Amino acid sequence: MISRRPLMAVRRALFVLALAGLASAAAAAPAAPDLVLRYDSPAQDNDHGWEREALPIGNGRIGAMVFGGVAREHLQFNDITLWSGDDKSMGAYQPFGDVVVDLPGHDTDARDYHRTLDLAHAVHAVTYSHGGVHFRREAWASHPAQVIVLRLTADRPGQYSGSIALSDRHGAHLTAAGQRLYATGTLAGWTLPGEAPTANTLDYASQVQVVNDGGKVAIENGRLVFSGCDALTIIVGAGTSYAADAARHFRGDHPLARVTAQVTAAASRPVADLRADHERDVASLLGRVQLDLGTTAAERSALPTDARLLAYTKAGADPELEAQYFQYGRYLLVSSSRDSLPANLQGLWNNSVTPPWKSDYHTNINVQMNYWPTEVTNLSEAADPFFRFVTSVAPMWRQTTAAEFKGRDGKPVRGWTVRTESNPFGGMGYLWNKTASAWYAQHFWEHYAFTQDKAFLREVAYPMMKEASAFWQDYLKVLPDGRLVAPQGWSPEHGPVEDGVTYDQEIVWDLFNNTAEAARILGVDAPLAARLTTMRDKLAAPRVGSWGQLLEWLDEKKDPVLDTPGDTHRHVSHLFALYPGRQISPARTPALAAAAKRTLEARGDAGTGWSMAWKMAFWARLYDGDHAWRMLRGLLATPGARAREQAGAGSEQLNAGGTYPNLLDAHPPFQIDGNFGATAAIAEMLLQSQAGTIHLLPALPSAWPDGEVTGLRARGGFEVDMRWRQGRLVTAAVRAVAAGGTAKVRYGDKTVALTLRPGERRALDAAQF
Ligand code: FUC
Repeated sequence: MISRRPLMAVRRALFVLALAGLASAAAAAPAAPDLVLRYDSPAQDNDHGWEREALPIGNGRIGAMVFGGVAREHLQFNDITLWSGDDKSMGAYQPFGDVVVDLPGHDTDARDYHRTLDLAHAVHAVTYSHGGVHFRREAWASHPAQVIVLRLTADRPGQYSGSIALSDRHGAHLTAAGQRLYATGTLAGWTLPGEAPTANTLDYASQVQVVNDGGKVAIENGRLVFSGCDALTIIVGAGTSYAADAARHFRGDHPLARVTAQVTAAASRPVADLRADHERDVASLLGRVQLDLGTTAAERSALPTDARLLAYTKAGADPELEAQYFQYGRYLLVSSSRDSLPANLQGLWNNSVTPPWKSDYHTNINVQMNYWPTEVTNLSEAADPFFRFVTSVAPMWRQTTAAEFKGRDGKPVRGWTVRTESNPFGGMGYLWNKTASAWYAQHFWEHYAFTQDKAFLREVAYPMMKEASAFWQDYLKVLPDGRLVAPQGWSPEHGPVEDGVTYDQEIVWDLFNNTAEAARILGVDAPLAARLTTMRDKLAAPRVGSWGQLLEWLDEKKDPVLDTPGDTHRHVSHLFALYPGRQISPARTPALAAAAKRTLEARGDAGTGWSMAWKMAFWARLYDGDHAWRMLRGLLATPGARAREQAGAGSEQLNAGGTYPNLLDAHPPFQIDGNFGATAAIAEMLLQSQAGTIHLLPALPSAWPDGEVTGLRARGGFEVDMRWRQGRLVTAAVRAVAAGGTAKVRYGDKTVALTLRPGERRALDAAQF
């Protein structure tokens, strides 16, 4: 059988040629946006440098922050499953250990220093010269090999003499043998300062092996000491006994044998092969979407990333940096969310035993925002860890929920939900966030909506959605006028706890709406689908308040701050229905969309990192590309500076997020959700598909007059390419990735219907609209 792939490649090549033809007619084609973060100095080797300057690598399970010091390379490494706490106490996500490579003397007379993170290849590199020798160091976290690789080379033989040390953050037993260092330990008995001992018995192991080209290696004082080597390959492995299985108390095999095998296998292979496997793997994911938002002036794009970010903070006008920031979100997602636990508040990077907010799975915006870019930016499989986490921990949440909540009939509710803080063992903290499970259900539904994977819908998504619906069927309260309200809820971190909070109402609406639709698609549970639809329509609906705002609570407050135009709280949770929900839209509910806009104007453009990213997506859904872009400028800016500039002098106290020199999101402190939220929101400015059409360029800002994107995904199982000039669509193409079917493609106010066979790709040009 002839594979479809070569044919598609030919079609794609023809499409590119066609585009090239168009380009010569219009303006010159923009240069490919550069996907390399560049710095002229190492990260400071301290907590400040870790957070703001060091650069992250990761294979979705293990990863490191790389500092890039000349005479001291430091990899602070992690495994996403290393958690303290248990099913009864939160604990916190833990740092694993550190690998330090000392190269004495290299910093004397070092020149031409460069440190880069190449996003397309997922490789960190350091280059410098010293004593007339040119040195190069590369680091990557390999998914195929399940190890981190650090490769050191030089253009003259025998130049490497120094040592390698492995340290552990939880008092592991350290040994050395052959050319390998070993750390093996357990978290049993280990607790956070001031925390009661827990039943956590997580075992863990890490190892470092050096493979030398030339020279020699010996063990001295627990270190690997090398001298006169031409080149070195350092392999780092790590793992824990975590297993995503409540029945086994989340414990699987001891990691020692696995880590040993992984390090041994990697150390026995030519490093070029390890590198080639890694590049192929990364390209197969990150290469699916190409984004070009226009060309940056050469003097600006020549700046190192930190200086470039400062220049952008002052003057904007750097579309290549914006495109790079978009791809960085995709890079971070692939690096922190693959076949293990989902990305936490810091992805998988953490250097503190007491990280901010425990670096946890935070349920009232944060973990959800981490997964906003997955489907639309064509990284659908990156959502698997989130689904596995939810499915595997649900048995614990079921018990806790049944013990806590009674339904209208006085019996324990069916289903489950969670508190605001959660760990991967079922332990939770802080207040209940009752609609969290319903919000999670949206992710399950969206995975189907984008992929059209019916087996996933039937076996994974629908059971989860049905169970979350059961909770709300039991738990909703009937008002005297017949409306249904979520009892005693909290608009996240804002205002009182009371019945019918808009955030809860909208999320339950979304859940019932999607679950009924899922049942219909699967041809099951017709009576349930009918009941959910009836209940959906009885839910107290979003309403407009006295100054045109969308009400955050059931009734307008008489309060000096809440519900006034002066309320600038960072959470705007009652706009859930606008994004990521679909209950409010300019087309179908214009009055509510206008109220959402009024609310957003009042809440203002400042905020923490994730808050600004969410507002960006809201503005995109309101088709206001310029305002969405203004939010991007606030977010992709040195923290505080941009917000102060916008708010005027004397506003130093603004709790404003932004972006650190390493392009990680500042809540502050570092919190990764803003990176992911911004990546999703950029996609939302270019393509939307929540309202039954594939809407091309719905919120294109004037800052991006010329651009091109390939590979974005739309609901219905479609992939979309677009090219635009002077703010207008020039050409587009839609491909039916899986099922095929009819795609209603909208541009401006016109819609064109295309019926596609599975795998078929159809080009469109602007004249068709
Ligand atoms: C929510 C937010 C905070 C922070 C925390 C991790 O509680 O309100 O701003 O992002 O999560």
